[in-house]
Order: sequence, then C-alpha cells, then structure tokens
Amino acid sequence: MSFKSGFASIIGRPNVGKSTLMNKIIGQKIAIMSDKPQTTRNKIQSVYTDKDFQIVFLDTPGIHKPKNKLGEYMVKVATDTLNEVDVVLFVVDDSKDIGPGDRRIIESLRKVKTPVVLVINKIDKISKEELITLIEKYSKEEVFDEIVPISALKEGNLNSLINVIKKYLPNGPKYFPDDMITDQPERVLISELIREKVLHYVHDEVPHGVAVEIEYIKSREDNKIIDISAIIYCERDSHKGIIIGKNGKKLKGIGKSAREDIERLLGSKVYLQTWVKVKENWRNLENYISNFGYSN
Ligand code: GDP
Ligand code: MG
Ligand code: K
Repeated sequence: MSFKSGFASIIGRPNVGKSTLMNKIIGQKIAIMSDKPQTTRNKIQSVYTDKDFQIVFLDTPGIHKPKNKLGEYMVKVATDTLNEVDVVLFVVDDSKDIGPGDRRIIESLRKVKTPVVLVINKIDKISKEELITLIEKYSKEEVFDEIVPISALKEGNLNSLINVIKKYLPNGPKYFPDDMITDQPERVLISELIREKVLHYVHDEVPHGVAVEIEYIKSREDNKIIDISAIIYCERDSHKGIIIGKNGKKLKGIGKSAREDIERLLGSKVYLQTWVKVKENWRNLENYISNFGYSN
C-alpha cells in the first residue's frame, strides 16, 4: 500500500469558518478563532495523519482589498501559496449571493493551476433547497473541481471533505511524525491565544490594531509552573485604556481566560503577566511587521 501526502491551503473571506474547520479536523485549538474579521495572520500549519495518508494544512490569511502594508502582505502570502500546494480549499459560507469578497477570490482562482475544492460551510443554517440553489450558483463559475458542503461547527460532512482532499494528494512520504499536529512554536500559539482574548474582550472598540509579543516563557526550577510574560501592543493611548479597563478589570479578565487556555495547551500551571504598550500606527511600519513575526 502506497502512502499519500501533500499540502492543502485553506482560503476564504474572513469569518467564513476557516479556523473552525481546521481546528475541528485536527481536533485541537491551534488557529485563532474569532468572530472578528482578519484575525488569522500567521501561516499556521497543522497536520492530519491517517493510516495511509497525511495532509499538511496551511491556514492562509484571507484575500481581501488591502488597506495598508500589513494587508498587502497578507494578500501576497495568501496568493503565493496557492500554486505551491496540492489542493486549494476555498471556504465560503451560507450567504445567498456571491459577494464582492468571494468574487475577488474566484477571479484570482481562475489563474491558479492547483485543483480547487469549494467548501460551502455553515450548512446547518440553511435548508436543503437553499443549499442546492447555492451549489448551482457556484457551479456556473466553472472554477471548482469539487464542491463539498459542510458544517465545521457541527462537524457535519468533514469525513467527505477529508476523502476529497485525499484524492488530490500525490504519493509521498510521511512528512511529520504521527503525533505532530503543528510545527508552530509554542510562542506563536500563545501569542495568538492572548490576541484572541483581547479581541474578544474589547469587542469593536480596538479594531485589529493589536499585536502580542511574548517576552519570555520560562519553566520554574521545580518544573511545576511556567512563567510567561506578554506585551500587548495597541495603536493609541485611548486603546490602551480600553484594553486595561476600569481598575484593570478588563486586562485581568483577558489574562485569566488566556492563562486557562495556555494551561490546557501546555498541560502545566502557568503564571501569566501581561503588559499593554502603545506603538502608534504599527501596522504601517514594515519593520514592526517583521518584528511581530508576520514576514516569511
Ligand atoms: P475564519 O475567519 O474564516 O477563520 O472564521 P472562524 O473560524 O473564526 O469562524 C467565524 C465565525 O463563524 C465563528 O463565530 C464561528 O463559530 C462561526 N462558524 C464557523 N463554522 C460554522 C458553522 O459550520 N456553522 C455555524 N453556524 N457557524 C460557524
Ligand atoms: Mg481564522
Ligand atoms: K484550478
């Protein structure tokens, strides 16, 4: 029996459920999940290994109209990966019409040589009739090699999706050991977890201008507690106030729920310290972008 292996790139508009999909497939929370758009900035790679095949997933940033340097960078990362992988998963949601965001992606997919699987997510929200209409609408575009309806949240039809992906994998080696689900360093996972909590706690008051830098991760001598120090960067003094909250209440909440997730991730007790600092306009400063680890 020959082994199959290859790379699958997950693309799609913000909020269609890409991170949810990847996390459900891999069975662990590794990519940031949020109902705010554009929260996945890193090329998080995860691995799904079965008896006779292995899929390496890339959780690519969304293709969208770039608004600043970081936006341009994210679009480039997203499009560059498409021709390098074995299969592209284009995730859309249950929206009745193909909007301008999806339209833009479909147009860039016409130039892509890699087979494209259209994944229609959130089918738990629509009727069978609505789904059929939607499938017909997308079929007319004539860009998709397959169309697979799923519900990432309810874990519906994920097996079919895996089988479809498997079809497009070439014969190849097991790139990663069985127990490996991601090659992202803990540092990246931890900073993403903290950023997710910040976005969750501040709602729309501090849109997108948040980055998290991990100062250190240290194990204490008795190995029972891990000390972590993190700096939350925002763009304005007013944002700093919002993140900290009255009497530091918000930051405390952010720290507590981040710590609980990190403890689960690391399987250890964690002492987490968080600091909030202002770096004006960091999103437009090229060198900050690479400092925060968003460059290749
Ligand atoms: P991403 O920006 O594409 O990575 O999207 P996320 O994975 O962060 O999901 C965005 C929102 O859609 C979250 O609130 C998810 O809980 C929700 N979501 C994801 N998949 C499904 C689904 O299959 N059904 C429903 N009803 N909601 C979903
Ligand atoms: Mg995401
Ligand atoms: K194609």
